[in-house]
Amino acid sequence: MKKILVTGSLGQIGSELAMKLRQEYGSMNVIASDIRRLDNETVESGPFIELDVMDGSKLVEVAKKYGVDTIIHLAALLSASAETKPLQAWNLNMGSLINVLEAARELRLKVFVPSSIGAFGSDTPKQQTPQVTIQRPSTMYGINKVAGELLCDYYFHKYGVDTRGVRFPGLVSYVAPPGGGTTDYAVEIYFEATRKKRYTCFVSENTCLDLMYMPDALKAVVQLMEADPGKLRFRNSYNITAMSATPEDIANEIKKHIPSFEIDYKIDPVRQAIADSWPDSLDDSAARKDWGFKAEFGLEEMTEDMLEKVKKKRS
Ligand code: AKB
Repeated sequence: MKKILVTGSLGQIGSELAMKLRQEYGSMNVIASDIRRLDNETVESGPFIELDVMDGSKLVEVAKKYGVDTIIHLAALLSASAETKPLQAWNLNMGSLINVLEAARELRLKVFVPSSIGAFGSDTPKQQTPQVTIQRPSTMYGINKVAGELLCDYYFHKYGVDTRGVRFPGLVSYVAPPGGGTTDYAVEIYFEATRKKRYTCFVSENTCLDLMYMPDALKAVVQLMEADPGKLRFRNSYNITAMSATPEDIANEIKKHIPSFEIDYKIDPVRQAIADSWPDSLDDSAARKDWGFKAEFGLEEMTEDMLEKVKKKRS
């Protein structure tokens, strides 16, 4: 990767990934883009373009102008938002992806496309979900992710586009808030713990999902994009995980640092149903074998770091 265009660069992943890529590849070599402009570090620390990825010709124009060789495509509507606006989700999630893949085909670019634990459904084995398994999600977001994975495979086999992706678990970070996801509780809990010492969670105490701390997610993207293409057996997306935890597990870990922390539950039926249809734990052995993925942060390490960073951010 020498010149990288990041779409959705002001979102939860994008704002941190763009900064990491700028550190690794040089500020001028990472073109951050988003549909809106904000006054923040991502916009100010290097080139930034206001870009609506639904506009395919503008995307190609920008990629040509900057001599881009890689697109990291992060613009998307997440699971809970997609369930309330399914048509908008289909149009944005699929329309933007096909534009990115077409630009990659035309200009011979490398592409990173995130998939998610949302690409699985209730028929999928819940424990140690294999890399290759049943994928019949019941959500619009999941349908988009499965279709997206298949499209990446298609563009790789039919046109030789260098497509790469991971199935992200719920990501936990302190820099930019997630928006419209089912796993947003795993971020909110840390902010509320430091602010009010209590949190009302919208999924039940025993909802078990894969989670990952953002530094591991960022490292995974760079590692996968730098991996030897000959070693990549899967061009749709790789399972990756760092921990498998319930809200109760997170709360217990937080209590070790904030003993007076309390959690209670007020279930949101939409997000609970989505979470219930997702796996409890993924098997990421293919990612480990093919490109050396290994998460560093478990629940204990993540909680310690999150609480410290969130407190620092507030002071
Ligand atoms: C969401 O909850 O929608 C995302 C995801 C797991 O893909 N965080």
